[in-house]
Amino acid sequence: MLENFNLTIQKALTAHVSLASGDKGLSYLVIQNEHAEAAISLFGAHLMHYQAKGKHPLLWMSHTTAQDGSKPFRGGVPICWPWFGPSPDDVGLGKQAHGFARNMNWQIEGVSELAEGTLVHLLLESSPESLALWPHAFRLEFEVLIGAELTMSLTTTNTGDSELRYRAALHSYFDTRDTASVKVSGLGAHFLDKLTKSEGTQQGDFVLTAAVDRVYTAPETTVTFTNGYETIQMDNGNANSVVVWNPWEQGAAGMADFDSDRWQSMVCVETALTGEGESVTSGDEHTLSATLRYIA
Ligand code: TA6
Repeated sequence: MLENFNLTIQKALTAHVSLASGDKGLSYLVIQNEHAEAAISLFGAHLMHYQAKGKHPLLWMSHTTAQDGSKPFRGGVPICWPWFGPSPDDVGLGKQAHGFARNMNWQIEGVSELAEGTLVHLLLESSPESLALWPHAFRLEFEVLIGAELTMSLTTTNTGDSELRYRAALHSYFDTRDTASVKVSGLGAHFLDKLTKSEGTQQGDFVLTAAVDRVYTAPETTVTFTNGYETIQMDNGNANSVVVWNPWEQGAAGMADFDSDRWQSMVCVETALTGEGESVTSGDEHTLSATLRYIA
């Protein structure tokens, strides 16, 4: 529910979209239409909330995350870009985890009302700050369609002279009734287990019984998951992997912004481009996307 986010509406941009401010100075878009409601922070282009009419809120959001621009939000859908996890060799080791897009202020490129919902279009372009971390000129666009279905599209355009290589994830934190309710199908067999630093094979559906941090490297295009409230299909466009993560009790205790016991009501199922990622030649573009729809 939008009331939980403590946002103050500043002005209406369209009949269904308002610009809002948080109590720590950040700006947000609040969307309320006949299909759904949502909130997006311009810091990180971070979708914090999406709730289709008559459904449970889809996303888990930390109650203690710092919403002051000092670090990425915990929960919702952080945009990991242009790398996923620790910075890879070709980027240079030791840079901030999951890239820098989730730590930067994005611009509003446009807001439109369509028959199927409200389309929010946000933009991040290369800057001296980004070039110091990653030496590529780019245009990164995040389009979010808030309707009875949720579609998120992340388009990377190479505006520089040489090829770029990127990795990314729509690192979605989903709200769950409890850990026992979580079931995910369509992940494919093979996974890299980041906890045991080994490879494994999935037999049947994934169920959540312990800490997990896995990169499934051959997922089906559509992954289906149950969160204990509803069953949701997630169509992944151009992803080469799906990541499943829950830190469990000990892992969550090591993170200041994980709200002690609330690891029991979340699971991340992430549309991702990992490994070698994708190369984009000069002037070309590439889109990673996820569409979520309720099927029960
Ligand atoms: O996607 C799972 C993961 O890469 C985990 O390894 C875990 O660290 C998580 O993301 C959260 O990362 P963050 O940098 O947001 O704390």
